[in-house]
Amino acid sequence: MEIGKKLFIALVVIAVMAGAYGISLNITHPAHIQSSGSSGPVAITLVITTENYYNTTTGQQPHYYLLQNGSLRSTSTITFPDNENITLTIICYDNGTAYPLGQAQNNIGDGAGQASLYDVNGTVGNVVKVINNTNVNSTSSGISGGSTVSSFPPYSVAHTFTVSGLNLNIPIPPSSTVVADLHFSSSQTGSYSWQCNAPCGTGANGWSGAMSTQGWMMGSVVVS
Ligand SMILES: [Cu+2]
Repeated sequence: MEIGKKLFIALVVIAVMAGAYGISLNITHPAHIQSSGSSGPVAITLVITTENYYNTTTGQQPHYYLLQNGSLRSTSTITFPDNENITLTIICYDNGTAYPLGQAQNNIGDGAGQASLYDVNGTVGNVVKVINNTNVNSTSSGISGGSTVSSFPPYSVAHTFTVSGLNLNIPIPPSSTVVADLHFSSSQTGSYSWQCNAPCGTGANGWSGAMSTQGWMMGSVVVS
């Protein structure tokens, strides 16, 4: 009886300790995952496609999309977090420039108060990485894949991603992937307009159609 009681108590103690060990494993395991590394930059990906149906008179137009969870979503409003390192990747499937070589240069760069359509502005270091220039038939010079650049040659871009209110200008060459590091301070929170400043739409100056339509070649940027 006495031995049986002791054995019973010993078994209870072992059972409680085993249980506590199991609980402590359950508690420490997720805690270990949480502390196993700092989070990297916030990744935001934009995709420019062509041949998007606009309407019967205009036909097809180029279009900026937000790539999110494997789907192409509207760029009417693009949100950038403040006080975070952001990696903005812009994948451009458009293989043409907005203005072909030889066309009136004085039409370019006077659109939205930008110093130049072709200069990188407002990114970390005022540079972008062109990690993939797949436009093998390009007649433009000075752009190659895998390079970090602060400006592009005149007439060499298909589109831009420009937020004048943030002094941000990212030129996008044809058939390319451009990566920009961004960082906005808390003093930059607010709502801004984004616009492609390479006249890629319709009309005499190329500023109609996609260029003047929310979520196509213009929209809002919210830093919050
Ligand atoms: Cu454009």
